[in-house]
Amino acid sequence: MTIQRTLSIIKPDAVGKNLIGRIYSRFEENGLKIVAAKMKHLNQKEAEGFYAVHKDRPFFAELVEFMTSGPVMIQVLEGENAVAKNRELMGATNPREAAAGTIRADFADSVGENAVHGSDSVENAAVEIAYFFAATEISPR
Ligand code: RTP
Ligand code: MG
Repeated sequence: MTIQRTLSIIKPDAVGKNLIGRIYSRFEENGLKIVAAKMKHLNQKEAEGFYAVHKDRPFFAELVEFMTSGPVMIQVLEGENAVAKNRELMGATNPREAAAGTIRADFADSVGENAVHGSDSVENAAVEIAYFFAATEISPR
């Protein structure tokens, strides 16, 4: 059994649609514990830095504009295989391709405005958690 931590962001579209509680329920009902959380309205520099791996992609400017368009809810999720488990609960990037019952299938509108972010590897999870949280802000195990 591997207990992992992963970074999750509820994006501005879902925060704006009052979906924080319903998305938190998905995490909690599926064995993921919220061990740190903060609401934040990202500025351009913070969004660009967070998504720096995508800086040469054609959708980068649109992505940064969207991620800075309103507050986001940022959390650290902990649980068994948390990285893959969260990606499974999120569903595919494009909500039209997301499996039924996933967060994106149920709550997202488009490939750009797709409700949630989740770290895609254990290595990236560690980097992304450190981007937003000091170690002292996360509940100890
Ligand atoms: P995320 O990083 O937000 O968890 O999403 P992901 O892994 O499923 O997808 P990724 O390829 O990392 O893309 C990051 C975010 O960029 C936006 N995007 N827009 N317009 C487009 O074609 C397009 N493609 C990607 C989405 O918000 C995506 O979640
Ligand atoms: Mg990604």
